[in-house]
Amino acid sequence: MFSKKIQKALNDQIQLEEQSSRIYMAMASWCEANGYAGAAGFLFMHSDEERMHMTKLLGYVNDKGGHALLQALEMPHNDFSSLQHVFEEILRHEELVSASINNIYDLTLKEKDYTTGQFLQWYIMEQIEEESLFRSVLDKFKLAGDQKGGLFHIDKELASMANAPSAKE
Ligand code: OFO
Repeated sequence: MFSKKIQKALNDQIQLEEQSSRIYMAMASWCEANGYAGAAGFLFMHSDEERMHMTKLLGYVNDKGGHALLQALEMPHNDFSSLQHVFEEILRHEELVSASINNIYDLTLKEKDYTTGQFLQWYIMEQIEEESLFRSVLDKFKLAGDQKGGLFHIDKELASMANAPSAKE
């Protein structure tokens, strides 16, 4: 049973994933404009991933006989005080996305929509991975402290993470 309530929640999640893609695109652009080419590449890739999260949801809603709708998006932040600030904002945003996915999962249990619950398992696992990834990037900032060259190394590492085969899955 694909209820209107679930359909509305999934459409709102489509909006959130599209917004996430936009947020990371704006961050990637800030990184590129500020000389952090590695972080820019990593975030452009991440922006593409969020778009994939959106289209996967869109396909599911339509396959279930619903109608996936695109909604208005907010203007993303275009300015950041530092590279660390960018990654702090990302983790905060991903925690919000995780809470949203968990709320929809909760709704599927209440509505006895086990198919959608099963579909959402992929997103639940993805959020665990993403939060852990961004926490590990923030740990690198803590380790680097005020060390000279610390940011350069973090940027280089982000570049290699963007180029890793697993990052392109
Ligand atoms: Fe970052 O996982 Fe979708 O939003």
